[in-house]
Amino acid sequence: MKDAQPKAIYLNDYREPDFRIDTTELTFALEEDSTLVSSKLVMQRNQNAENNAALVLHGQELELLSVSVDGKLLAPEQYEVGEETLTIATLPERFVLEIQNRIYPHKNTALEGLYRSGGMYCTQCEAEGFRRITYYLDRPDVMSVFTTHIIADAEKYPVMLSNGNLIDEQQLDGKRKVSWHDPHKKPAYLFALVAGDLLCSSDEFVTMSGRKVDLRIFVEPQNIDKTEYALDALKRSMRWDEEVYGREYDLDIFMIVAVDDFNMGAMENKGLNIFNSSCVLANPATATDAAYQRIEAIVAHEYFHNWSGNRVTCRDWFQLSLKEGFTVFRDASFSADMHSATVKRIEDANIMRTVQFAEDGGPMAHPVQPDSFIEISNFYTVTIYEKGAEVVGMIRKILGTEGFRKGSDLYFERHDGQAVTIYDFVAAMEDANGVDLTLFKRWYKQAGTPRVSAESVYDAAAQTLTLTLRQMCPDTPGQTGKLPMWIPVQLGLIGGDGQDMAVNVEPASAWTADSQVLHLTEAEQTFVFHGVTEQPVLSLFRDFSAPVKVECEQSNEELLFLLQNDSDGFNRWDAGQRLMLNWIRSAADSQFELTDDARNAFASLLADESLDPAMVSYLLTLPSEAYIAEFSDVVDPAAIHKARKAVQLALAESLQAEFIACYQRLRSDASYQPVAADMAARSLKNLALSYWVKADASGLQQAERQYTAADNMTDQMAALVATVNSGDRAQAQTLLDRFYAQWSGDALVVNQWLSVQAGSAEMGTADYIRSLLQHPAFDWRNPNKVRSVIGAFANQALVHFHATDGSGYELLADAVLRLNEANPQIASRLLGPLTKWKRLVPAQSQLMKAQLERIMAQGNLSKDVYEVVSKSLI
Ligand code: 0A1
Ligand code: ZN
Repeated sequence: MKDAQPKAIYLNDYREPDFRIDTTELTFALEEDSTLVSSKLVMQRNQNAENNAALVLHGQELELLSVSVDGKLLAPEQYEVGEETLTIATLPERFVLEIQNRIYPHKNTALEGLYRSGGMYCTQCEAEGFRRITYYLDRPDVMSVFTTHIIADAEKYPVMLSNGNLIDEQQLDGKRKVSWHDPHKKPAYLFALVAGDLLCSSDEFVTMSGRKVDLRIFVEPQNIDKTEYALDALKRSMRWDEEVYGREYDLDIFMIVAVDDFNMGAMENKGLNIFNSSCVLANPATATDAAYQRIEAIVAHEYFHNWSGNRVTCRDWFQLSLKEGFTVFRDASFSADMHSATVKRIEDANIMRTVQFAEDGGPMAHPVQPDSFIEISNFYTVTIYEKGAEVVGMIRKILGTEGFRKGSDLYFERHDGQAVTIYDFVAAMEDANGVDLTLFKRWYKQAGTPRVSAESVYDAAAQTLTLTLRQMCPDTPGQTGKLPMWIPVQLGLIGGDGQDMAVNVEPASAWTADSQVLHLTEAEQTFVFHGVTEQPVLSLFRDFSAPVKVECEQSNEELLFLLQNDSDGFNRWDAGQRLMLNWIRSAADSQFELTDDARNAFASLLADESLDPAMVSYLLTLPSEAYIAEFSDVVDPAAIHKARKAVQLALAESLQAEFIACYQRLRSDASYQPVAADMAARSLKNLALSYWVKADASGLQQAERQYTAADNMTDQMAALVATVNSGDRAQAQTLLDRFYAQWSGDALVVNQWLSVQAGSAEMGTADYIRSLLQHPAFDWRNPNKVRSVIGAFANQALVHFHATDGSGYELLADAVLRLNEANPQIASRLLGPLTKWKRLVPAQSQLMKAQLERIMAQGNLSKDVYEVVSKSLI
């Protein structure tokens, strides 16, 4: 940290740039220990800029060699080099600025800007990484046409890539020079460069207008057998975006590169996506079904950014959700179309309710369009991404599918080639549909999770049901007295026969029949349903129609009824989760027994072959400890762990025969295929195995048989996880050793091996984690390994992370301090679990706070870590 107190940046201070950069020509000479960067910028003063405004370029950790304007070298007194700026005071209206500087990619451990991963060079420029490459107007509203030349040793770096199309290649004695040109203007955060000894898998795609596009995935040679699935997912994404959004790809080539050292999942650089290798590489032997699905979703996400993000980009970083919320919404719709829409909705709601609601309830709570930040990297959050996507989804619920498509067409047409705001997106939706979304926009500005309570009164004589809905949104840091939001409440009334009843609402204007949505727009509203011939069971917030916490008294009998009968799959699952939560609460003394009705209901789900197995698997999955914590007023991790275990055991024992039968029914000798139906069957089969292992020793033997026979990582890993969680430590160690002996040469598989142990309630104690950190497979410089060990421990092995002696908190704080300087983004992201200290039981809470204070007391905190720790301690 350079300043004692890093300063916040405010949305209200936004000003248009004084200069623009029409073209950017970059030359990279990749030398042994450093890189020489030469840039040539064709610039002009913007019309609105003051005549004498100085040019202030961003730059970080750059060794400046020379600056010239219109071919004339500037003397040092003609410019000023600050800590993070280069200022040139006197400039004409139009000019060509040339800069030479040196950078040191080998020493770059922060993995922002140009850095080395293994033997290759790669870049990460979002959000503000480009300024670590050269001096520039590194802000998304400065868009330029880029040409890039790369000069490097021809043998070490046979592959040299940048954005756009390849325009030239030259042999220069011993070295090679390649040139790329991207005709689409773009902000610097979408710039990318890669150089390495890579192999590539190729394919092609013919766009809807008949243009041929080359598709390439570049990998290190040992991974060439892991590209097929991503290529297939890419082609499906390209077709889907044409069919569902009318969006066509716009260059001759689309490239993906897999790199091992990467802070995030992937990056949508124009025409040259760079992926964390864990989010793109897969083959049946090494990747689980979950990994396949993640790869499909991320490939789609990055591809979809080509329109929602690249062709239309963000004006400033406060608008980040403009591209991220919309693109997550788009990739979620794609995944829903590829697999089961209900299951996808369950998965997304689970993330919202565990991770996003927790963020909303903590010190880093922020609106989907934040007002301020200290370090933008801290704002790549579940609120910006997932809540942002939920907000887009609510717009679609309000406008309907067709209206939404009209809105998105208008948005892309109106703003192609521009850097715009979230409100430009909303305005396109309004204008295309003739609706006023003014009230709805509060979703973007108010942080926090609204609470909606429901009360209903049935009048048998009048055959009416009167439903009163109330909403309130709790205060969050810096925001009090929130106003009511526009909340779409998708609902149904279910009769005694389990069928949906006809719905006839007053006021009729508050009801949209085709989406079955009731519009709650005030703090309290009463709706009357007419023609209700019997007391119905209410099914509220179907399809998770709004990201809110619902308070609606329903008995366990009603919940069981919904679980069995609701026509909305999401609410069947939700009823089951609420029921199980009630069980877990009642099992606080570690004793729990299932009622016959509940047992029979779950037994029939397990036996019902007409149901989607993936759905049944979710219906029988207990809420996670994190989910339970989110629904507790004061969090006591040890009590949650014990109570959940008691319910798990009761389910395992009372449904043992059904789990075994289900397991046997779904076993298959067919060879592995990463297709939806097979994935669904495997998910239920392996869930059944996990319960069987809890119930009886024969389950453990079956797990070993499955482990040994498995020809794919899904079954091998499921057997390993079931064994690790069985509590039989000796058998767990045997399989873990066998696993490592088999897979020690494959880094991505070893990472899974690390996280199984680190995230396990049976193994992951702080002492055990410290021993894993000493293992030769661990490496502090690799973010995936840090996440596999420290991340898995602090987010999954909650009972150990929250150990009563504070050892878990100390371990996490040690890790944060160790990474603070080397990789601030990763250090800051690790901090999440500690920031929730206020919600814990007092003894734990104090211990957590003490660790935050210990971090705060260190000098030299990065902006990233400083922001999270200082806000957490307020
Ligand atoms: N825009 C990318 C993810 C990403 C975000 C931030 C980064 O650095 C701070 C890097 C990548 C995406 O949404 O996929
Ligand atoms: Zn994204």
